[in-house]
Amino acid sequence: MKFVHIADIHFDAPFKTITDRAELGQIRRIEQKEAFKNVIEFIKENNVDYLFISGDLYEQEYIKKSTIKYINELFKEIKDTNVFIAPGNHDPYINNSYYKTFEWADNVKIFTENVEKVENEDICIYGYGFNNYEMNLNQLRDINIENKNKINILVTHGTIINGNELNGIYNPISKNELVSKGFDYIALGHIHKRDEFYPGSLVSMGFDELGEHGFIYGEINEKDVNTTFIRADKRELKEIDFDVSDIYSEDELIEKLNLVNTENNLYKINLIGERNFIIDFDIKLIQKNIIKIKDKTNLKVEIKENNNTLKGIISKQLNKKIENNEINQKEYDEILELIIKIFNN
Ligand SMILES: [Mn+2]
Repeated sequence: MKFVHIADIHFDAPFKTITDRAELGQIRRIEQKEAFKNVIEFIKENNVDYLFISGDLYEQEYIKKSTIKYINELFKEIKDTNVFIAPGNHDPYINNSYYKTFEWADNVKIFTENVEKVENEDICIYGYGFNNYEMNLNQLRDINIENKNKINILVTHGTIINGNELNGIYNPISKNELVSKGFDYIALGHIHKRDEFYPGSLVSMGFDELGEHGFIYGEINEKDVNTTFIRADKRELKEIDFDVSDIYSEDELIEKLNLVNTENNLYKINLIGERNFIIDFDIKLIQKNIIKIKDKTNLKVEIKENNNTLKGIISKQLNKKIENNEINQKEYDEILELIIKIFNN
């Protein structure tokens, strides 16, 4: 049998924190749809039997009905594929959930907090999901594989715990217990970085999720399990340091940032080094693939005036404050920057 395992798609997420650009949230939400469509196309082309969605398919807080319809229409296009969804902490099975209120395609099975078993001649699929934004019910305890000759699969959303204490609010699962059950494949969601049991988020959700994102394709034959990672997100999020020490004006910085080869990826740039100028520009002036800029530089400019002009007096006071540890270097830089701005105007 052939399967595709995805998780943590987070449809309609606002993508606010990853960017300084207002339009990027919408761009990324369109790319979520494209990535999901790539999964559906792959399923069609390869006649995949099962699609496992291990939670956080969408954001309960932000999801639009139009997006649910979009997803469901794509499920209809793969009517011979059985779709299993285990709700996660971002899309829990609560009263006003679309999981409960929407009329989903016939090939879609949505699990609830109670463990359910869906079985045919060869395959047995166990699943359960979140009943709220937090859950710690250890439903795994109640699962006992009855027929080891069948292909046994688990679909759920949760956190793997290596020790014995099952603390936590995101369905903590004991790794020892999980492995000892004897599943042939364990389809989990929650951890956005690809790992044992986890395919990672379908598209990267932030700069703590660097690298390629996509899904797991698997084939199980006579108890032999083969899995491959397939990329679905056409872009990667990347973070680089950019030294400004040899740059002498804001215009020059903008020019150099526009020369960074970003290909089709999305970048966060950390400005580092000693800065000779004031940074105060709109990100719109920079190439589109740079979506966040963090200034980690130190201001190199010093006020050297040592006379009784206003600038000289402020400068003396400021130097005294840093000597007496009344202000730290960061505060010193900020005040200095402000003073330079005032005097330059
Ligand atoms: Mn998630």
